[in-house]
Amino acid sequence: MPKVHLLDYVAGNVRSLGNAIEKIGYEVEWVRTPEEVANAEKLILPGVGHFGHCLSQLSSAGYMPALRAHIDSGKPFMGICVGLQALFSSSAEDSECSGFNVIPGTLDRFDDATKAVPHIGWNNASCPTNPTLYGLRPDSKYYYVHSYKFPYNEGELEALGWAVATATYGGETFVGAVAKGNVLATQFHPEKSGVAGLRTLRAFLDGSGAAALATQSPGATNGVADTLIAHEGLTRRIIACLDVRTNDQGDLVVTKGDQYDVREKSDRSVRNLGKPVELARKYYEQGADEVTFLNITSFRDCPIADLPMLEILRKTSETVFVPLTIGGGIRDTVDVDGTKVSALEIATMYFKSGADKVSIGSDAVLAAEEYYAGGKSLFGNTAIEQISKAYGNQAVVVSVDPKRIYVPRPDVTRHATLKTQYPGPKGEQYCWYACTIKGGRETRDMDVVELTQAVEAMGAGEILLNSIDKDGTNSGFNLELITQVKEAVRIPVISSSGAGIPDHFQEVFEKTATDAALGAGMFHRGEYTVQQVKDFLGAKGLVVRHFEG
Ligand code: 1PR
Repeated sequence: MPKVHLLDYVAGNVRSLGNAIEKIGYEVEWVRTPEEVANAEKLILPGVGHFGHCLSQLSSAGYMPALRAHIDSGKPFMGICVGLQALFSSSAEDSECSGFNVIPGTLDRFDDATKAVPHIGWNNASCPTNPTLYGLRPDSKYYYVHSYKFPYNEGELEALGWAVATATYGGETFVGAVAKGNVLATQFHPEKSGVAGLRTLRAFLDGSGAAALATQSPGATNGVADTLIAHEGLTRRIIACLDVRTNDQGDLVVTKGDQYDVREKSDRSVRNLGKPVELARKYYEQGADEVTFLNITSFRDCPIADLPMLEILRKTSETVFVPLTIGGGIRDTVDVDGTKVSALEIATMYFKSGADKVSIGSDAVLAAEEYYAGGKSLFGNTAIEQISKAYGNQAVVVSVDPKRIYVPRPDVTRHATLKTQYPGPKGEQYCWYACTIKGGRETRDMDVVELTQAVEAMGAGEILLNSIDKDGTNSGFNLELITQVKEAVRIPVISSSGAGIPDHFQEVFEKTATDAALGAGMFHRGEYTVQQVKDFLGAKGLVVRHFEG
């Protein structure tokens, strides 16, 4: 098998990149010291998280001269995400740190006044002057997750000989990929961009991308670009969610509750809707933009290192090339032998097994309670802060399990109330949404606005907003709850609970500002496929990504 070298310099999920490379038929060799850079013919610099953190790690470990020498030597080099950002001179994310200055210019942050930041999801990488640059296609979509970007000014980088592919988010057009000579860099994650991303990786690895580029002069156009970019911009993200637990026979199954009750009404056995790895693959092939696994019971009679979810992630990430999120039990804990294990260590095991994001539920509520009790002070010791510091905000999702609490009038509670569209049993017109822990079993004196604002301050990158009242009802998403949370935070919100038909997805995207929508039961029961939902949304004029086989 031909080899490619990957730089292993900061914490991050590089397993999925390794899996994607192996899928294409290359063997990964890790570079773990600056001296080993010289052994590399083809070198990939992955990068997640914070520009300053990555660059300072590279610099303090002594990598900068070796990497610069590799780039200058003309050997193939690819930067991914922060690996692209590192090629620029600097970033507003950390003005103390310098990049490689291979491309002059400074990255800045997306404006969050009118849109959620980070930019998370599937967007274009269109190069008008070279539409097939490194296998890119103007009508394909690629997975991005970042808050900082290099703004695109037409002609600026092209004048320096770079071919540039762009994407646009909320009116801001930025660099999605750049290429020149031996260098390719993508702001998106090719390893998480399905078949479209694998095509770009392959074009880098087999040299065909660089060879094709060499035959084209920068600024020239082959004339097909303008006609092809039909569906520009961020797509409506559809996520398939798998609640996983052991059933009474001890098998790990995908289950699904009605308002969080996962036992059959008839015999109270755990509802079994299929096998986790198989279902994840099926939804990927139907076009799911992400797959989320929630470990809804902790099945903790085994050592943490043997947790069955780790194996599920390992297997899934071998064949599923879209982002994988894992939730459930991410908190400081004690192993079966009495060893203390931090939430960060548990998250690390999940990332190493193929997860791209972890989702924190109960622990986030408890951390938010402490945050308010301490006068909104941050001490850096919560799971959210520690994991987001090590892996970047985009890797930390907070899963919220709210329950409606009715009140006769807003002034009877200190909580953020709203006039509800679901009046209470005594005709109550108002309610607030209380946060729960332990899978809805315990309700806390904290509303969703308090929780989501606290976790945003701690560094969460995304909210997964469930609704216990709506879960499993097939009656549509909880629009009032979603609107309340969207108005409270700037980070993206994934709406969950209640989807029963494709129209519900259209409704949540059109009537709220949600950033993504998640479905579970309707997919597991086979009532609709992800593809049917996407076809429906596409027919209604919403931009969606379709699976490329
Ligand atoms: O508290 O950090 O250990 O995390 C536990 C995680 O498990 C939380 O994310 C919590 O939401 C989840 N969870 C716990 N118990 C249940 C349960 O169902 N008994 N599932 C549970 C949450 C909700 C969604 C569901 C949507 C869409 N399930 O996962 O997929 O409601 O369903 P639908 O489309 O069929 O309506 P921690």
